[in-house]
Amino acid sequence: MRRIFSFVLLALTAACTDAGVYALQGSGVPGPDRTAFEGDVCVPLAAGDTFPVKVLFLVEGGNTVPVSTVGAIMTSIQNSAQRAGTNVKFALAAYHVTAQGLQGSFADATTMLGQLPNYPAFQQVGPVSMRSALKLAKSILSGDMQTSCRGTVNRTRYLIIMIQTSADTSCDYPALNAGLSTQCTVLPTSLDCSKCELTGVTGEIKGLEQQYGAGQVTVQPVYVFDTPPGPDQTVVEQDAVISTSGGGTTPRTASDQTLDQVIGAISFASVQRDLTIKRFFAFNRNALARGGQQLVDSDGDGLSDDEEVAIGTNPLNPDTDGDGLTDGLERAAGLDPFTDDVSGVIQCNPFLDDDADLLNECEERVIGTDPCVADSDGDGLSDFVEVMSRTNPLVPEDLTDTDRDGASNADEVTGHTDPLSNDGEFRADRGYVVQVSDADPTPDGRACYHVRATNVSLVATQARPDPLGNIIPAGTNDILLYFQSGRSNDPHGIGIAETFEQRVLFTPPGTKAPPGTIGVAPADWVVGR
Ligand SMILES: [Ca+2]
Ligand SMILES: [Ca+2]
Ligand SMILES: [Ca+2]
Ligand SMILES: [Ca+2]
Repeated sequence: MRRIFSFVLLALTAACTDAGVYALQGSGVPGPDRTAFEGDVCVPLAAGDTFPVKVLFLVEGGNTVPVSTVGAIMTSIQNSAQRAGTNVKFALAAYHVTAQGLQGSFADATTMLGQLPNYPAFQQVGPVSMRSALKLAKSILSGDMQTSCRGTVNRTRYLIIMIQTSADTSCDYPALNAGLSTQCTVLPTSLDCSKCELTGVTGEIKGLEQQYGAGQVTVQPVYVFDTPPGPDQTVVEQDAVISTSGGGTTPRTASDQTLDQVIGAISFASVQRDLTIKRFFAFNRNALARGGQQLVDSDGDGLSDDEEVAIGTNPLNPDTDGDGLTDGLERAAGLDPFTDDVSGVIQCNPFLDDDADLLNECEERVIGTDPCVADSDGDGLSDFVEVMSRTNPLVPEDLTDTDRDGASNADEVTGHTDPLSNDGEFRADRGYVVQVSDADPTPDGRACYHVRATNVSLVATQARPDPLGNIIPAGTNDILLYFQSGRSNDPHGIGIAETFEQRVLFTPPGTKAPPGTIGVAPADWVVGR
């Protein structure tokens, strides 16, 4: 009978109950060679550069647009872009018979506004096709999603603002609108056909959310018309279907005079979603659990000091051959820690760690993890922690129990025991104890938790030089607290990591600095990816 419950499951089922202890691991009594952490953590605020917003303005141009409206459109784009935060990027495309990217990829406001004067120069004569504009929008968005980090795309809100003055006539001109769907062209009227086409292409844009795992994609039509004669009902009906299939936006209308206000009222806020706890645990990178033993890893490379002496690598240098790959990772990947496996072999930057998971781009390339996502398999254990723990960073560990000792690999990693050996006795003594309970949400509505990690063992590491030649003193234990949050309905989706790093100096048998339980406040956590 399993007595140790999956932390993730418990966190989810307990979310609606009174504040209580969600999970317990091990039963070790805190000894003099152990430390503890206690405090609060909140899911991150969905704002700022970690949560980008990408706005594409699609503007009708050519002889259908009165000169005064062109001016109003330029003013409204300029004002809204200048008001936006630095996390908002912009693209700009004009359309009439065909569509053309003026700023065809997302860039900062200043760069996009530098292209805005080309809009009045976009002059075409002929039938207007909103369809062509939406097709271009789809290709601009999908291009961005394909070339951006997967983790970034997952947090990005894409917003297409389509400013129109006249109706879509794509179905009346099949020669100018290649690839009209036969499902649409068989419909009785050209308006029915157009609505069918606009529904189809807008649905494809919205479908990019699923296809590329984007945070949110919406299409917002804005119809500028003169009074009199008032709005053209054809456009009103076309905008209604674009809004419905484009993510449930409300179609907006404006005059030249009100356009600036209408565009200004469209929020450029980051994608809002309910984030909830996925996992919390502590990780001492200098203490390895191997086969029911606790081993000292002075340089924190995943190989114990003794093992490094035995195989000849340097126990005081995490990267003996200096190729950018740590000794432990090289051994795990079947490489030779005495041979440069990077220069002239793989193209990567050993100084780049985009996802801040402590594995550089070269290391991620070697083990096949995503350099843009800290937790590639979405199980709440970062790629780095999985490499150090010898689990597979590409397979969720909460479903796996490699050593068949009744504790899932995820429970073993968060308890800092060995997932690859049946080490129940060790777990009872040395297993980290993790407790999480609900705390009051922030004033802006984010979920917060009270977290404790106790029985975190300290080891007697050797002094060693850091890359700059400064001495890291003997007894240094670098301990990380990990808090992973994600969408509540997506247990293995891409999460967001928050980390808290604490160096504890341990002098056997029982002196530690800082002494006692180490406090951690919500502001102490660093939001990663
Ligand atoms: Ca080592
Ligand atoms: Ca190396
Ligand atoms: Ca990395
Ligand atoms: Ca993982």
